[in-house]
Amino acid sequence: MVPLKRRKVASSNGGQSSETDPSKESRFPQAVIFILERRMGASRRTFLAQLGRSKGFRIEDTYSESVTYIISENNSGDEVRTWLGVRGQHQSRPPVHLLDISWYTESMREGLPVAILDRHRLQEQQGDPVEAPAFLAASYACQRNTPQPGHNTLLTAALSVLAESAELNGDEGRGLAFRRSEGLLRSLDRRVQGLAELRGLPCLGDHSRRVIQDLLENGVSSEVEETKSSPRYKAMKTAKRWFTEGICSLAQLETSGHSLNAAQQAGLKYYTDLNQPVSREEADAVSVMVEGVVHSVLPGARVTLAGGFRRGKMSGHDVDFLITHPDEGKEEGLIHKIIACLESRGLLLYQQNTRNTYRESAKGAGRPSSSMDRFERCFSIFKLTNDSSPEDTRRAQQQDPERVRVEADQTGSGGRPWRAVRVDLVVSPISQFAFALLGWTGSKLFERETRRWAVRERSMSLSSHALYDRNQERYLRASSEEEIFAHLGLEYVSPTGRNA
Ligand code: 8GT
Ligand code: MN
Repeated sequence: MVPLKRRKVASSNGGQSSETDPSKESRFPQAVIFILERRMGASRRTFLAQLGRSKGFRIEDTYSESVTYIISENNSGDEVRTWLGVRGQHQSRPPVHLLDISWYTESMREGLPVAILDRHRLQEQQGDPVEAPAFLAASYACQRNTPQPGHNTLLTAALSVLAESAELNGDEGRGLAFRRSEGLLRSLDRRVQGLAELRGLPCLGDHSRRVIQDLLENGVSSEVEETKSSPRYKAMKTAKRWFTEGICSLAQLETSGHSLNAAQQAGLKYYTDLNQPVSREEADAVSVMVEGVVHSVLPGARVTLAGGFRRGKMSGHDVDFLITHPDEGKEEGLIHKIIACLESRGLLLYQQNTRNTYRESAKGAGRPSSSMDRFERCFSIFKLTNDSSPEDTRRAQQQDPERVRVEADQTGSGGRPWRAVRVDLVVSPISQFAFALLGWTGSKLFERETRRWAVRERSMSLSSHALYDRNQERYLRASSEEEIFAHLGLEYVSPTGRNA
């Protein structure tokens, strides 16, 4: 090992070099930081130093005895000591800490010098580094427990932006790759500290790893920041919801002379409301309304909240309900009765319903190309009054159902006493209910991965209606989600663990 030419800076003038001018602004005077360029490279060192200064840290360009923190990357403690000529501690000077870059990046993230932990200190022997324990994760999202929001929100939020941007640009493959990375990171049971811990993990492509590295080292990813601030991304994001739900954007409307269908008109009319996330409270209030109506038109029918709210999310873009009745057949035509009742109570601003067109076929429930279900279903927009907390709504309904009637067809914005909320009502026969529940609970990636697992690992096709075993050439029945997981040879994942 050849020691670098030592930089003997300012040892002759008592440690006061120009770089340590005490008049320089520093928010943390006790932390005088020197970043070692060796094995790091000049441009990265410059970047890190600028970042530190912008956050009020005192970063020295040269090493001197006033330095209290030496930051290095991929070097051992004795190498650094040799190169810089750091001797044993003198009582006359403050102790100097030889720290790994991880201490620095964590301090950047926190905006202050973080407490020094053992893992931050430089190892004494190079070549035999103590490796951070690697994470373990199964390849399919349906084999993992993925809570909301997970322990790596900095990383998952960034990957979600890139996924969404790719999806908006019509690049599904790329979008899916970022979604898989995002899902995997959300499933990890602790915070990722360094890229090395992710070695050998499935689902993480080179591009995702690069983004993760940027985020871990610098706290931000320039690619993600650029994407977020691009006008194209912002415009597409707003427009997306209306495209996917058959409602087009304001921008498109202005430039096209097309006439609008009913769903598009409704979407436009309640545009601002529908762009606001639905809160958990609002979802609960809608639940009470739906339960009241369903029970009044078909006693004994069951209403189950599905979608993101069943997964424990605190907000969503709509509220999804599954409705069934324990006696098969009783649910037929139910959607029309529910709609009529909702309308008579003035709770609907818009609705569009579809009949159940699902039939089991001798060839099995294949049709993997069709992701749409064929249940009796109502795509609707509810009118939720401001005072409709779940308790108030329940009380009002018990006293007099007519009292919750509100004046329909008010379209005035701002200051009106209600808001529009997207609600999906899906009616399932009891024999398909477990499949419908699994399908409509999501997340979309979790569902997709469960179906991929079924086909590839079990030669089965799973839909929101049924599970078909291609080897046995028969449908497998299930009356609970647990049974479906068991048929698939998967460990049961509870709804709150399906936030892949
Ligand atoms: P959110 O908070 O944005 O509402 O999130 P979400 O509740 O997870 O998503 P969603 O778009 O409301 O859909 C709920 C779940 O229903 C998703 O996992 C979706 O894949 C599933 N789903 C089906 N069948 C169908 C269908 O025919 N149409 C739609 N839109 N979603 C379906 O299983
Ligand atoms: Mn939903």
